[in-house]
Amino acid sequence: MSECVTTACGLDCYDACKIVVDKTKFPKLKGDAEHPAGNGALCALLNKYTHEAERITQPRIDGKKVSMEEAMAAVAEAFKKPKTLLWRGSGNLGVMQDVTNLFMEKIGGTLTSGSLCDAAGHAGIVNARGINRTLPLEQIAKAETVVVWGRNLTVTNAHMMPFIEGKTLVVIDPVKTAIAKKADFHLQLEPRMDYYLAIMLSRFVIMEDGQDDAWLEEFAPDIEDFYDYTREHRIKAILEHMGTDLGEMGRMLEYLRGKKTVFLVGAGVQKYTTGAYTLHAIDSLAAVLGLFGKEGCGVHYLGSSRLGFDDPFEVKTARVPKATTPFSEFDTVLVQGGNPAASMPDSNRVKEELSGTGTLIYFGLYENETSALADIVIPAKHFFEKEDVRLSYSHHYVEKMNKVVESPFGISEYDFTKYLFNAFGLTGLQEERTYIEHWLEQCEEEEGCYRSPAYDPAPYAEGFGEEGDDEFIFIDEYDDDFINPKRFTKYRKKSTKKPKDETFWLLTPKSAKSLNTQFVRDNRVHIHPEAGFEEGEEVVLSSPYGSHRFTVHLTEDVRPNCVVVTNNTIGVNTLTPSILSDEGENACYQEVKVVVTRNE
Ligand SMILES: Nc1nc2c(c(=O)[nH]1)N[C@H]1C(S)=C(S)[C@@H](COP(=O)(O)OP(=O)(O)OC[C@H]3O[C@@H](n4cnc5c(=O)[nH]c(N)nc54)[C@H](O)[C@@H]3O)O[C@H]1N2
Ligand SMILES: Nc1nc2c(c(=O)[nH]1)N[C@H]1C(S)=C(S)[C@@H](COP(=O)(O)OP(=O)(O)OC[C@H]3O[C@@H](n4cnc5c(=O)[nH]c(N)nc54)[C@H](O)[C@@H]3O)O[C@H]1N2
Ligand SMILES: [Mo]
Repeated sequence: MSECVTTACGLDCYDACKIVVDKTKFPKLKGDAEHPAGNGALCALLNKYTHEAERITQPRIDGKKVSMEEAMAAVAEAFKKPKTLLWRGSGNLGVMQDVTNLFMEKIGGTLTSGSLCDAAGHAGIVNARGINRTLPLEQIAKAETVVVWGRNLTVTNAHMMPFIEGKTLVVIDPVKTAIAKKADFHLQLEPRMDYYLAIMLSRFVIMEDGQDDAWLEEFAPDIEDFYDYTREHRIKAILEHMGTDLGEMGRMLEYLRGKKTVFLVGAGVQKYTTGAYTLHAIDSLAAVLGLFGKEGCGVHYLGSSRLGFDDPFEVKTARVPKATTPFSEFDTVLVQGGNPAASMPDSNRVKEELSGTGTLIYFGLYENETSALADIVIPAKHFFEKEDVRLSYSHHYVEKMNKVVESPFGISEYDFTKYLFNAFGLTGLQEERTYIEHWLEQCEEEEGCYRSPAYDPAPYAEGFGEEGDDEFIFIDEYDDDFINPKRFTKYRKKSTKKPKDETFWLLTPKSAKSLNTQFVRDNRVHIHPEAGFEEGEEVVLSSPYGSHRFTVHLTEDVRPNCVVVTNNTIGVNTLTPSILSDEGENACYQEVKVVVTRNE
């Protein structure tokens, strides 16, 4: 007899797929073909539940296996120290992950601010629109032109594919990705040039009088100043700098002119100190074209999934930046649902810092670089093994995550928190069910789906800002000190007057076989054949922050001055810098150039 339950995928991805499980057939899973955000297909990463050998089943202290009771008693003891930190990763995006905040607030502990992921772009959007509202999927479906801008759609957001079917497709990416190969036009521009591209396109649109005057007059009256600002940028020099020309700009304009257009902007454009300026410039281009608040138009980026909700786990505590966390300043560090030793930038620094903390507690599902350093290891429950609620940063559907299987090991975040409340004699923690209901009660229910209270069929139709009565703010400054910085000169050949730049841009996007550092890991660097290396040979990549060995994979899909090392690759973040974006306190994984040498 079948016994069907539904849940949602907890993995950190745009799609947040609904899952249907017949409990008697688990781990066999099905998608929900009726669900408005999915098409019934589920990705292969979900099957890793049963194939993953590295699941942690037993707690340990200093490498010795202990009972859960002993391990939790040691955790409680460690939290009695004065300086405590919770560093939460994004291994599971259920809202109940945040319940541990309540304990940290009670004991005066520290949390993190900013992000490893999307906060630079988010800050740019807030500068432009006052608030980051998610463009609903049905507007994307109504577009005529879709511009995929630094998002690896077929890998990281596959369930968007049905929404862009049959549309004119433009892809802006330094890599000829699978989606770029399908595009009507692929602009393979230099990395880190998207700000300039958006400014140049804005200038050209206005030059040929293609701006949306009626909309601008009502919602973005500073357009004249913005046009003047774009004119401060020199056309010829900048096009060259971007690796493009007037011909390609002309093609871009052709696809945008008078078309209902959606920009699907990904994390790729903003892994830099300048990430906020980039999103602000892209938004400014969208405003010139009048793409806000209209059917089939808009800019879709990673949205604020908690927008519009009263969040019971929002707390006031001290914070330290998540991308440059000074772990060693703390007596006790709890790493929950993350693998900072591999996923944060500047792994050498991070590992040293993690080793320098009093007690490092790792609370997760799998063995990884961080669990290897931990003093106390606490196995978590997988999202199939507990109750939760899943929001999405890409659409408005909210899913109740129901437990589909009992697990004999591990502890949920709620029970972990409850244990600590009891151990410290604290009060105020409500029942788990109460929190889950609190999230769901705030949703609207429509055709059997829950929908976020922030849902707006046409965001910004009335205007900008929280109340919708503000104007759009154009970008009017750009501060950048990375191009040709002095700090890379030591990697250039000595004595030549005009040294040849022998550094490569490091592009480090996501991989199809992994979810960040979970599941399959890699050891390859993807390089263009022109760079002079051979398939399968070992090379060392070096940056001012560190160096690591990789195996060459040749591909013509990468620009010759770039290398690609996906973020599931062991050692990639030894190359990346411990710096924060100018705004948003975001990690800047690609603000670095690397030297490639033969491993002799
Ligand atoms: N399979 C899979 N799916 C995932 C994830 C995963 O690990 N695996 N991770 C999830 C998470 S946490 C996130 S945040 C999302 C992110 O997903 P995406 O938004 O797709 O981000 P990335 O994969 O980092 O990079 C996207 C693209 O940006 C391009 N790019 C790099 N630099 C530049 C640049 O300077 N300009 C432009 N125009 N393009 C550039 C890269 O070549 C790449 O194709 O994916 C989620 N989905
Ligand atoms: N070079 C480079 N580095 C990057 C990126 C990049 O593009 N390039 N992307 C960055 C981005 S966008 C992100 S979001 C981060 C992600 O980085 P992290 O947040 O560190 O995510 P993961 O590496 O996937 O590690 C998640 C861990 O969470 C644990 N986990 C899974 N489910 C649960 C659960 O239910 N409970 C608990 N307690 N633990 C659980 C698993 O053990 C897993 O190892 O990486 C960043 N790092
Ligand atoms: Mo992310």
